[in-house]
Amino acid sequence: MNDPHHQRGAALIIVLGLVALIAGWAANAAYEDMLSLRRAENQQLSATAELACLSALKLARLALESDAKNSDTDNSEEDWALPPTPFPLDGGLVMGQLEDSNRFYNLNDLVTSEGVADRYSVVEVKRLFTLLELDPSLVDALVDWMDSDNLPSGSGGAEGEAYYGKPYSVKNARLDRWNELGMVAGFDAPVVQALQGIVMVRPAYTGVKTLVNINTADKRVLRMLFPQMTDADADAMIAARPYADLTTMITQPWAAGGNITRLSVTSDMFLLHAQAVFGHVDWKEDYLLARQGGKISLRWRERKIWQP
Ligand SMILES: [Ca+2]
Ligand SMILES: [Ca+2]
Repeated sequence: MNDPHHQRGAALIIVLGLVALIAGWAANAAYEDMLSLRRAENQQLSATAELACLSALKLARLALESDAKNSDTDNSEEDWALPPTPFPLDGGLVMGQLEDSNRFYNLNDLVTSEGVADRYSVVEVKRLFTLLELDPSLVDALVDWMDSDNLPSGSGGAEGEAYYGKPYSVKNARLDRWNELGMVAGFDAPVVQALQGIVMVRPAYTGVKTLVNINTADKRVLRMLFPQMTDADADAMIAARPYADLTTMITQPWAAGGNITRLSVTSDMFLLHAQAVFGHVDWKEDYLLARQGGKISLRWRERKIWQP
C-alpha cells in the first residue's frame, strides 16, 4: 500500500485529472466569452439594421408626400413604385419597396363597421373563391369570424361550437393581421396561400368600403367586382393603363352588373417592405402608411421573422 511507485502513479492520475478539468473549464470559459461577444455583436447589428429600416420609412413618407403634391392619380409608373435599389450604408445596405394597398381587395369589407355582413362583398369574395377553385362556402366561416352575432351564416358558417376544441374562440370582429386568417375554420395553409397577392387585411374607414385602384389592381380583383368580365377583358383593360379617371370604364360591355363605385384611380394606403442587411443580420419590416389629404400616418409596423 505504501509503495512509492503506486503513490507517484496516483499523484500523476490526480494531476492529469486536474489538468483535464482546468482545460475543460478554460474551453468552456472561452466558449462563454465567444457567445457574449456574439450576442453583443448581434444586438449592435440588429439595432443598426432596425434604424436603417426606419430611414427607409422616412424616405417612403417623403416620396408619398411629394407624389400627393405632384399627381392626381397613382400608378405603378410613378417614382414611389420604382423597384428597390439597395442603398449601401457603413457596413451594410438597406432597401425599401412601396406597394399601394388599393391594388388588393380588403377582406375587412366583408362586414360593416357595425359588425354586420355586407351582402355585396360576400358575393364578390365568393366569386373570387370560385375563380380560384376554392370552396365558396368557406367565406361564410370568414364572415362569422368577423360579424358580431353568433348565428352561423350561409351553408359553411362557423360560430362558437366550431371553435370549442381550439385554444381560442371566434373573434366576432374584423381582422387585424393577415396571419389571423389561419385561425378561421377551414382556412388551412393552401387556402390562405391561394389568397395571397389578391386580398389583404387592412383597416377600413367607417361607413366606406375600400376602393380598388384600377391602375394597380390584379386582374382577379377586377373580376371579383365585375361578373361579366372575362380574363381577356381584364388583360385588355390592364394593357391600357394608366388611367387618369374612370370614364372609359363606365362604357365597357363587361361593366354591366358590376360595381363601378368601388373603383378609383388613386390609393389611400401603402405598404412599405423594408429590408436591411448588416453582417449576418437580415432585418425585414413591413409598414402600413395611410395617406389622406397629402398627410402620411403610420397605421402599423410588423417585423417579418417567419415569412420569407
Ligand atoms: Ca400619384
Ligand atoms: Ca360571428
